[in-house]
Amino acid sequence: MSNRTFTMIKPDAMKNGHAGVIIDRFIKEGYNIVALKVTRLSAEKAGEFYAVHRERPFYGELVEFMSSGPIVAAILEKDNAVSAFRELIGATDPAKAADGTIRKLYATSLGENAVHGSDSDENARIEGDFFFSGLERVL
Ligand code: YYY
Ligand code: MG
Repeated sequence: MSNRTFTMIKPDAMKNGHAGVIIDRFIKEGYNIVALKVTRLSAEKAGEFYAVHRERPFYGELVEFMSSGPIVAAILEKDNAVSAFRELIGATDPAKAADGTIRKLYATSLGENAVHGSDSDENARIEGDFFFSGLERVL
């Protein structure tokens, strides 16, 4: 089991001024920040990142939303990072997310749900490599 996961703070949370408190929460929950940057996805890159969902009805809106403004991309390290982090962010739909989770506290809607978290160790590695070169995650 790997100890790293990949996350994005999505455009809604950036626009609503929640990036600082969300990063602070990562640290308070014991995650070590291995890599971190502000960036913005083109529609093409957002489509590539979410290619697994390309046949789903929400794909077009998802790509439009994820390329609508700046994001924070980060690689985080902690024991059992992938599943612990999925628990910390809460259910995909913030209306169904547990109290105290990041999506419950800061998400806008099902489609604009504040944060991403990798769903497997393999995807965490693929997604981290999508955003960061080796030199950007030397820690
Ligand atoms: O991994 P997670 O982000 O919790 O959900 P996914 O099922 O991977 O979907 C990716 C992304 O797509 C989700 O964060 C919001 C959006 N989405 C949506 O708009 N409508 C759905 N019914 C399902 C997902
Ligand atoms: Mg997912």
